Amino acid sequence: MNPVIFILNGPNLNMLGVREPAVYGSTTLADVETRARLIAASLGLSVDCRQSNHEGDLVGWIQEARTAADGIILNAGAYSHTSIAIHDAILAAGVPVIEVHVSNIHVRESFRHHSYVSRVAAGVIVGLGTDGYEFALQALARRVAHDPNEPITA
Ligand code: CA2
Repeated sequence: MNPVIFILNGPNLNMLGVREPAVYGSTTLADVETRARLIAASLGLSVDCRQSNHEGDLVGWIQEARTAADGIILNAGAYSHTSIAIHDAILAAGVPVIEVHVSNIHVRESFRHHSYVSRVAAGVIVGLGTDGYEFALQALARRVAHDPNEPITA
């Protein structure tokens, strides 16, 4: 069976491509997920895509990944900047997490510059638009195929 990657998106990411195209582009979350399924298949991975506007859903899914997934791609949206609960869930999950942000959070408002997720992520991809999800899949494909302690490099 193919390794399973959870692709988890947090609050407001269901609005991708619908509003604020100048910041987030015109690709919808449905487009992102369709493309992720195609790319995952070509990399020998299976993906399970979920989105929620609720912090507890994200915490529960990260906990679930401990036994049901081999890695997580996580865009926790604004909870990245606020949620110690998500930070703690990632620590307990024991599977590599690649953090993705569509926009470059470091050139935006100062409250977006810090992420609790980054401290416990295996890697972070910011500012590359929705392509970031694809790059994260490539990184996880390499990671699950090799030594799990090997650093993820380009
Ligand atoms: O750049 C990212 O991927 C973010 O995680 C997106 C979050 C934001 O809170 C983070 O700071 C950075 C917001 C999700 C998208 O929100 C939208 C709101 C209205 C219209 C379109 C998207």
